[in-house]
Amino acid sequence: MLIQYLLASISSTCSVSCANMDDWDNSNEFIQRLDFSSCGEDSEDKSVNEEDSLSLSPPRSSEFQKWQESSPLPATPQRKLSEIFLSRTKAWMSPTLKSSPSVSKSWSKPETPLHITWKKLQLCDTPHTPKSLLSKTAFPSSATKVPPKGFRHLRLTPRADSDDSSQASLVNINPFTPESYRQMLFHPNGKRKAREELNDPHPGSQIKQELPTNRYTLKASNMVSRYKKEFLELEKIGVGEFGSVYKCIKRLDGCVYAIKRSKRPLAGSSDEQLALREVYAHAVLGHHPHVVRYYSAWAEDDHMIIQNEHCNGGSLQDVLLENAKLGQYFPEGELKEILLQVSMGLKYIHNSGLVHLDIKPSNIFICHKLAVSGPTGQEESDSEDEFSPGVVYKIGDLGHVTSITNPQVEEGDRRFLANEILQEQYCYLPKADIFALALTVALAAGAAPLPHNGALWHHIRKGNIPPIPQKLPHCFLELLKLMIHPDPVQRPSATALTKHPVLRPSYGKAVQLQEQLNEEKCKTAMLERELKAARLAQTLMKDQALGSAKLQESETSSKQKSKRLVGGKSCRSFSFTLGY
Ligand code: 809
Repeated sequence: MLIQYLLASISSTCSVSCANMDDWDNSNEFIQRLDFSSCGEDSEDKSVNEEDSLSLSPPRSSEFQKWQESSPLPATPQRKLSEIFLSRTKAWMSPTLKSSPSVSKSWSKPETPLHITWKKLQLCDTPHTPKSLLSKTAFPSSATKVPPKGFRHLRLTPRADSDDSSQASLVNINPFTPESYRQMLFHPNGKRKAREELNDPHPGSQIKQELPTNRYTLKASNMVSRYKKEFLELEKIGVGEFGSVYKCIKRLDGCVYAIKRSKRPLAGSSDEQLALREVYAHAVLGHHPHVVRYYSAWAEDDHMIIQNEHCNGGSLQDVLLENAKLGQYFPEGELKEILLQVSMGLKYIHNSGLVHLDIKPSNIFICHKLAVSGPTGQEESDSEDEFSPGVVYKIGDLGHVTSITNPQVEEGDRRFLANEILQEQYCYLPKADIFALALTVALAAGAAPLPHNGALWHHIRKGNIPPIPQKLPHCFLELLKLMIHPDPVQRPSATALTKHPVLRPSYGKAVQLQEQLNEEKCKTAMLERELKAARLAQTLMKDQALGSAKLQESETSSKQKSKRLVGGKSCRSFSFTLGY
């Protein structure tokens, strides 16, 4: 039963939707009660001083090696189970990629983190029997929360200290959900609120855009670092005012993640709102191939932690810096690819009622799809991936995201800021993302660093693309120019960009072909229906013919019978003659 339960949790961690993942990840207490540290992690964790990991130490290779080399491949049944696990999880580096280049070498060893991970899950090796562990393992507020599928067979013991009624009020209201809009815009009786009511909300009568007063602040929920316990820090990949970003492996699933640890803002401060906004936005957005995927967020000691998808190609800014050193720039084809893919991500964000407001090269992350070697040693790719690009650009850092209809604007980088935002005109917010995207592409095309202010800053806001040191087609330059038009209405929407002939020349043809195909499919379906009807009619006719033949036959025979019984004139004489 325990094994079944562990497999369920493994597969859910690797493949389920974000919401389910959160069910698992947010069961912090549940994870702690499973107590992986009692399965051999403790020594490693204890050796890492809390302060140590906060300092900017590079990954200790010996520690990593130790971690890699422990646990030889166990005999059955564990091995069988690990094989099942392997077959279930094709990608166990970054959850969205086949492998990560920086770690792929070590993965090829027979002692993979998978087995180590599995060893850590060998709860039966500990003095705890599965039974005793399960009785220790309680889901939070199990009285009200139905455990996820696969956990339902467990008998749950409610937490002694849980108080559902008080806990229920301590939940944040995500201002980006349709429900909070509904409450903001309508009275409980369903009537729409008047404009004055919207501008001057009566406290308590509606959800304010500021966070509710009685909310779950970013409080440390436990004393043990979940970060240390659940993740192995590999390297620091970024540092800024916001905090630091680390590349980590999650001990349980062996996948690589990007984890941002930032100083926890003061409860109730605007910084706290900003920090929560990022999490709210991720949670509402769900999954899109061109938006960095979010897995979990939590607070511990003085830190606020967010666990995201790791993009193995760094940021677009990293590549631009490298290009600048080498005197190179992205060629036309790649520039169009960046513009198209980021537009797709923006279309998704905008259609979800949100705007990013900090589009720039350092917030666009790159994922390189890596071909995996098949059993024959040849490179393989999934058939479904055949037409997808080898490089995927993703929008990340949702720290400035706000809602289109009820904006709380925190200005992004001034170099990419549209003039109307500076003027605090927020009627066309999505077009500010389009403006920033055009300048991002101009930089990728080789434009010189953008000004923070001054004459050139204003020149660009008049609709002039900064000089680009390569020959690009006129129509492409015109499109970039339109994207920074001083009038935001004139700028194309993200949706329009995703269909634009400059970026998708065959899009029109594809639409036309698709329409033709649909028409043909309709015709085929109709013909099939007619054919069916004809066949049915044929069968009915056959049946009818058969039926009437039988009827005739039976009528004849019954007539004969009755003639015999009643006796017709001729028959009577006949029967008398012949029969008797
Ligand atoms: O890959 C990343 N995903 C993120 O969300 C993220 C990532 C990176 C990288 C890519 C490394 O190949 C470099 N830096 C500096 C990143 C920052 C983030 C990030 C940004 C995170 Cl984890 C949270 C908020 C904002």
